[in-house]
Amino acid sequence: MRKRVIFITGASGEIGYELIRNLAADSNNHLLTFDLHELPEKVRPLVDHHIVSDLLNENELTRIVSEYEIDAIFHLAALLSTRAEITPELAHRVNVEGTLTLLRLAAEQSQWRGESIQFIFPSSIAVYGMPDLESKRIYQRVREFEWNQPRTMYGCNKLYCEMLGNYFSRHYRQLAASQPTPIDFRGVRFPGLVSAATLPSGGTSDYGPEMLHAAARGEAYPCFVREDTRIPFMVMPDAVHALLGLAAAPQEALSRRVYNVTSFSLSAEQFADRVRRAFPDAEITFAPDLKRQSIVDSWPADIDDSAARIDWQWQPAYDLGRAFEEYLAPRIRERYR
Ligand code: AKB
Repeated sequence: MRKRVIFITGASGEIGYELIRNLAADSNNHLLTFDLHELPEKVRPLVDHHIVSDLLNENELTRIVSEYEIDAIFHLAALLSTRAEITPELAHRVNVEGTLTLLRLAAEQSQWRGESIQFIFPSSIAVYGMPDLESKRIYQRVREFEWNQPRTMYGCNKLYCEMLGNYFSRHYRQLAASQPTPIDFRGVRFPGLVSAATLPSGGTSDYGPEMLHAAARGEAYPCFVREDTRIPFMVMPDAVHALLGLAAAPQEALSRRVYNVTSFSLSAEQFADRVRRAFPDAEITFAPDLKRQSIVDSWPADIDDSAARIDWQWQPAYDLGRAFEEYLAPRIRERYR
């Protein structure tokens, strides 16, 4: 008999770190993790088995299916927006072809078991493309179906993979003689994420967490966006809370497959003010990188998450004040003590 597991790709990343800690709290969860890198030391004991491999290694994925029965997939592996602009073809291979390989694996598992396995997918505000700053100022809180014209390879990848997930959940092999058991694809569009435990890499919303961690280390930080740059953010515990909350929702409650979720929206200067409250000696300057600036300017100032709040009672636990005062500041001080 194959061991039943929850399969987490990109498990060595920021979301993976928090997700593993949450899922492992339930001893009934057996975690199979997968990443190009070893797991961070602190979470290694929490998983049943970790595979260091490449998402494009289909032989490895075939071997996994022969050894494990997958109950759910949390597909976190991706090249984020800045890194994807440096290597766009690699980003497309990992972000799209890697996701397609996993969707096919999920479809085979669902067919084999005769029941839909869940495929939980973190998408991003990068799927939005505000055409100019005036539009960004006028259309403040963007709904899921608005402005879906991404200007980055990463945003294009995430939007297309959302569509692939919908296809595999509703139309896969629609001309076949008998309809295969579909997968249960569900996604959330995350804003910029800020973790006290880990540092991001390769993102364009990274200026927030980078600024905070630099202040905690006593290092000067030249912020790569303008002071007035505004996008939504969320702390990592709420990001995992959203993934697990969506996964737990009854399918009949869902009016869509992909939802906006957010917690608070603020400018880079307001973010810096919050950092200075926690670290008064913080040396934060603003030196915009015009190319990265134009990416963040194309992202909405805020997103409307009312569909998630209505369909599956999404509610962030951390608003702006609580995020900094009760999570980020105390936990980051502890991390760098
Ligand atoms: C990035 O900056 O690329 C990500 C994102 C906003 O999805 N953090």
